[in-house]
Amino acid sequence: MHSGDSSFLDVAVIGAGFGGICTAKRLLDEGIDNFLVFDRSLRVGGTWEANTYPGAQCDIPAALYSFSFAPKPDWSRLYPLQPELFDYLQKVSDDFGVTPHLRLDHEVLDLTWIDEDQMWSLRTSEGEWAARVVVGAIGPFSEPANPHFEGIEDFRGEVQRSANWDHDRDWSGKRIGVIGTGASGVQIIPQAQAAGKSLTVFQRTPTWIMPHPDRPIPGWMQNLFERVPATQRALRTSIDLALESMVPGLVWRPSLLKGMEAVARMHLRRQVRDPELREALTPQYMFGCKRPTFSNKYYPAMAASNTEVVTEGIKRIVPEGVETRDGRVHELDVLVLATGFKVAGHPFYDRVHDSNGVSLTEQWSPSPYCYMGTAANGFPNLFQILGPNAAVYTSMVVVIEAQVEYIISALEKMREHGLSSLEVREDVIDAYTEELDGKLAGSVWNSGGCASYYLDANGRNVAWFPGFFRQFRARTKSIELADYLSRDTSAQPLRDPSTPAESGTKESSYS
Ligand code: N01
Repeated sequence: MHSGDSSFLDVAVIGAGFGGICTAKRLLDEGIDNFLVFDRSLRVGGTWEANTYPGAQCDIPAALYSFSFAPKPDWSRLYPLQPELFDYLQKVSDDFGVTPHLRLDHEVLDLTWIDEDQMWSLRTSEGEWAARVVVGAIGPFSEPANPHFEGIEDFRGEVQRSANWDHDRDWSGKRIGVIGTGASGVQIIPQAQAAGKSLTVFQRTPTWIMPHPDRPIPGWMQNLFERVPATQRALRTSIDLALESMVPGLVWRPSLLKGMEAVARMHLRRQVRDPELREALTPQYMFGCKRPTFSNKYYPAMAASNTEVVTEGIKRIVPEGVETRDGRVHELDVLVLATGFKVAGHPFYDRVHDSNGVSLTEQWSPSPYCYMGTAANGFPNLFQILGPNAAVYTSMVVVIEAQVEYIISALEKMREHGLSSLEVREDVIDAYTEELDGKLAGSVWNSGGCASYYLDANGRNVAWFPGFFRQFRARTKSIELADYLSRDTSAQPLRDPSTPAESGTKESSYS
């Protein structure tokens, strides 16, 4: 452990993406400045630092995919590209005083709760710290799934991964193969088709694609947003309401999504003339079951003369390229893997231990669950951002802000009541999980006839909150102490543990 005061933190934040930066900003607002934000990367940005593949773009308009406390009137496009989002996060970090609290290139290797000291012990690649409270803002899409393809190590060409793009490599004029047609693949494929000599797309399951409403934001509108901020707020609210209007179909009555499906079918019909290709690109599951996406360039790229769409399954990778189950070898110079992320089985959860050495992964066996997507029983003073079942059908940034308010309210209550720890009660989390599972059973994600990363190996939907964002925000507005077990010490909860406590701790519940 580091010697001296600097090794003890009131709060350790893990992750310097939208979640970690928002937490840090709000801690500073509350006068809590004894905290650090650890990230394994060399720069802030999280998802928008790691995903730099050609064409990377957010599929939520920037007016809503940005912090409420940091509006940016001069977004260049309705749907920003990765570099603009990355710059935005760096600027927010600087403007709101977060940057001095960053510890970049610090990978958290182990987190263990020390019950007798009522604090977390953190081991990082650069040293050790202790913290009263930990906020895990690791991001659900921070660990590539990397499915194993037999023979990939013998491939003579270059392998590019969507989540870790190597910009030093040039793919122009090459024979490119892409595995994966989810949101990342849909954005990479048009770029690969335009740059490559040929493109082979290995599609396991097609995605529903909507016409893309993206456009540049003209100068006069940027000026208007600058001079009359209420106009940008009005745009933000209208996007928020448009997304909320999808919730009844997604959660309660999937038949309401038929209209969206019809729009997607029409988009496909307009852009792909060949009936055989059109058939191959038509999903056989309900709209919304897997994440639908937007693109005006994807279908033209799939229908281009230098593209072949291969639906035959992949048998193995051979030195020349990809061999499919029909015995064909598709010769390639570059193989792009856009094969998704470990969402349910994120390896970070193996590194988090309770005071008996039980990991969060073990605690969550067979399926992960979390109260308000934030708190797990058995792990006091650990609050997560975008944990299990925290996805609400809106911008993840507004969900993050709601969760951060919940965490801030927990810290306030700890301070107010002199608590050294809070741990969600098992009966509360069980009832919450049962409620969620019941509501999710009829959702399109569970019943729409697809396999997706929303469902874990046991078929539990570990991704979604079944309701409107407004419902989620109301429930996370403030922590209810009755939902938590607390440890009560006479000492201040957010303090240096080297200060001796005047009396022992006692466990209590506020119910
Ligand atoms: O990952 P995915 P992603 N053999 O899991 C295929 C966010 N995001 O990185 O569908 C062959 O969606 C897999 O096939 P199948 C967004 O939330 C947002 O694209 O499982 N294929 C699928 O086609 C998104 O949902 C943005 O049959 C294999 C693909 O790989 C999330 O990130 C942009 C395979 C994986 O798709 C993840 O998106 C990008 C195998 N062994 C990402 N294994 C925007 O905001 C997997 N596949 C625009």
